Amino acid sequence: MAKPIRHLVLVLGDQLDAGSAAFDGFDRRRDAVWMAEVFEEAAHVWSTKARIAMFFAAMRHFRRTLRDEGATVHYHQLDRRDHASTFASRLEQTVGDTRPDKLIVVQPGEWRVHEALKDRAKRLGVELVIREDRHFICSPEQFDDWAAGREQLRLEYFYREMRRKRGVLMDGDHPVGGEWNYDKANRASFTAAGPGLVPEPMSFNPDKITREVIDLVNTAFASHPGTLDDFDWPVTRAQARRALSDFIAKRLPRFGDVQDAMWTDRPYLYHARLSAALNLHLLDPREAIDAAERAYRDGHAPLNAAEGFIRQLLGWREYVRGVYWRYMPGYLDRNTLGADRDLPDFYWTADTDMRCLRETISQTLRYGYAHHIQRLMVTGLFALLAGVDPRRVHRWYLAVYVDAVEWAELPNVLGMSQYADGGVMASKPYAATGKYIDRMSNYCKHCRFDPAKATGDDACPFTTLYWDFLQRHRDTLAGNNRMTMQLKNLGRKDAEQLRAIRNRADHLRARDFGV
Ligand code: FAD
Ligand code: DLZ
Ligand code: SF4
Repeated sequence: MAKPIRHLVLVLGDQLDAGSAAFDGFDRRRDAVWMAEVFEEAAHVWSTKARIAMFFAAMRHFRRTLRDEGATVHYHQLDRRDHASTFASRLEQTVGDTRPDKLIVVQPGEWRVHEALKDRAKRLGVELVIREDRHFICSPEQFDDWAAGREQLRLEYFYREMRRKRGVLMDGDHPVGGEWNYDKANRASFTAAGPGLVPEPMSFNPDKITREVIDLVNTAFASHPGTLDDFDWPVTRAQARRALSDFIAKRLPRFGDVQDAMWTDRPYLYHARLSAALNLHLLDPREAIDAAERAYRDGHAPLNAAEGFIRQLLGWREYVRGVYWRYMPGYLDRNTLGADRDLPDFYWTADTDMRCLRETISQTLRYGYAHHIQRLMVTGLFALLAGVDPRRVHRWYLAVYVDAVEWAELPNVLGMSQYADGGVMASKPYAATGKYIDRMSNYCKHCRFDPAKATGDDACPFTTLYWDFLQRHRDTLAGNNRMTMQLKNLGRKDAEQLRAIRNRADHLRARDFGV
């Protein structure tokens, strides 16, 4: 049996940062690292091949970095016949072999994992030290201090405080340019001519390590959704830094104007495509924020672009993590609107005539990516209007995206897109008709449905279900003054129109939205 070690440092798949608190005081002679590819993490939600490959490829590259630096790494590589391994089982194995005095880990990104590690350490009789995750700019405690006593946790106020405290885009005590938020300058769509030439994001050809992972995932997870033919994500810190520089140089300048726009066959447009690198901690959010501010101050990017990008990172990203830790574990079970339907099958196949959904879902299965408005106002909006059980919606989102980690995914899905938390995240449901999608994309031009119609064979299902949603939840939403206008418009419809909408919605439901 090997000599016992002092500390076993646990590095989870979304903690790939050699500068993290887990390595504080790391002594190569007495300590070792533990990493594990485990079946359960890929299968507890039916993860896409792209999501699994992203984590495994980045983990294996990080193992190489650590070994190059002289660290001992106990790495459990997934065997293709493995259908059962869990963090607990793998940890038990390594603890048995190495008999450490202590286990050290940075705060896991998911409540379930946090509990599983605590529980297993207790059973093994070894102390588990959980250290702060310094990747984030705002700790859960700082978020709680900000949230305490507030009736509503509005992003805008959190974001302003973060800007002030961190001195980001500030001129003394004032926001640069005089306004905190240039959201109104972030909503342009493309003309009928389309986006034209957009600089493509950097593509990283799979190297030998990644190709081995791709083979493994294609075999061990053959039945999982999606494909890996296009897998080209940054999987190392060096690649992530190149992807950031490339985004700042080539796409940030127009990021602001067309942040919300969508177009067929153009998944990335001006978006950064950095969320997976950030969430696996290959990239520090401060690096991205500083680079965007520098681009503005150097005159390379306009303010609405730099501010828009910084708002996503310093605002939304930190805010959703704060919400997650403040409200977990109960947050998972929230369902304010009492939605209870199954997720339609086409979420796993993209097999639907609704062009916006077909585009968004097929691109999701192919690349493990869709941008924010596709997630919020196409797949999210449809599930909201259709009345899908928010927990089922959550399990889909956690499974399909390469950047899906629960602290980021759950508040965005359950709170922002499904309004299941009753208004913690959003002041009203993000409910809209197909006309919104028509305004922001070219999807409707290629669709057999008409976004302006709520009834009839060619009625857009979004539009039908929008009016039906308002009817079904009229009483709950009546107390919300931000819904006044929408409910007033509902009130303008006569009984005959309302009945026809209900009938059409019933027809869609009876077919499980299979149009
Ligand atoms: P860009 O649009 O270029 O934005 C830049 C960066 O800002 C992103 O890389 C990301 O780190 C951050 N960011 C932007 N918006 C958000 C947000 N709302 N919350 C947190 N960070 C944000 N993001 C995830 O990282 N993981 C998820 O699992 C996830 N699930 C989502 C589910 C729904 C229903 C919605 C509406 C949004 C979700 N988001 C999630 C947020 C957002 O859609 C993605 O971060 C973004 O699309 C990633 O692409 P990008 O890197 O090109 O981002
Ligand atoms: C998402 C994911 C996947 C697919 N696989 C692994 C894995 O094999 N090993 C691992 O350490 N982490 C994985 N993850 C991430 C976890 O599900 C989870 O999000 C993090 O451990 C939380 O910190
Ligand atoms: Fe989507 Fe409706 Fe537009 Fe078709 S008409 S693309 S279903 S919004």
